[in-house]
Amino acid sequence: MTQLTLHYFAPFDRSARVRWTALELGLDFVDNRLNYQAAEHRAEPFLKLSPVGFVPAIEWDGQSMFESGAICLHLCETHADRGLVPLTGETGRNECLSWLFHMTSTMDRACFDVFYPKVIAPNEQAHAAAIERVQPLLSRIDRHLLGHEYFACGRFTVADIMAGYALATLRRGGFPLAEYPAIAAYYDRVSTRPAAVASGLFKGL
Ligand SMILES: N[C@@H](CCC(=O)N[C@@H](CS)C(=O)NCC(=O)O)C(=O)O
Repeated sequence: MTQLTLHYFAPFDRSARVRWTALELGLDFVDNRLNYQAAEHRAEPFLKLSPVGFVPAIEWDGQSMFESGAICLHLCETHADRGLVPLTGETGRNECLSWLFHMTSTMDRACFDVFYPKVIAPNEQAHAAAIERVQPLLSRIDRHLLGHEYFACGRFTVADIMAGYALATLRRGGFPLAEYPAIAAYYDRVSTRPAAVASGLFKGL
């Protein structure tokens, strides 16, 4: 794989998952910032890479992918020696994929429901309601993390990048995490990794 191009809008949009993964893997990549206001993501050149018109998308060697979870999984599988995902048949793959998809589906929705009315379209009532919805999810995650340093496999994996992104989104949405001790300790553990810091995702949080 030669140099990747990562198309994004802002350091904290879902492209951050891909940037963090690429940094963990030591991949050669360049960022290409799209102009959201000019709707570059809905224009023809970009729709060839991401037919759904969302960032992130990556391209390399005449190939392309969209959907951040799929991209990260693909990058980790094609650089399996870095140990960020167990391959088919290897111990821990089931739990790793389960958490990866939980973080990019159920948790992603719940966290953006908190972030959006705080940052993008301020609405106190919607923000309070979203916080109430995310709390039971966080309680169960906190319980899981009480007995686990990382989400799966007893080590840092791609599932932790998805989880770290979800927690960063919650923090950015004005949710402090302090009432969940295992999550708060986990957050400190993953957000201070050199690749996490270099990704810019946690800047200002
Ligand atoms: N499930 C997708 C979500 C992608 C997504 O919603 N991207 C947002 C930025 S974080 C976007 O491109 N929004 C464009 C728009 O709303 O027009 C993924 O994880 O890649």
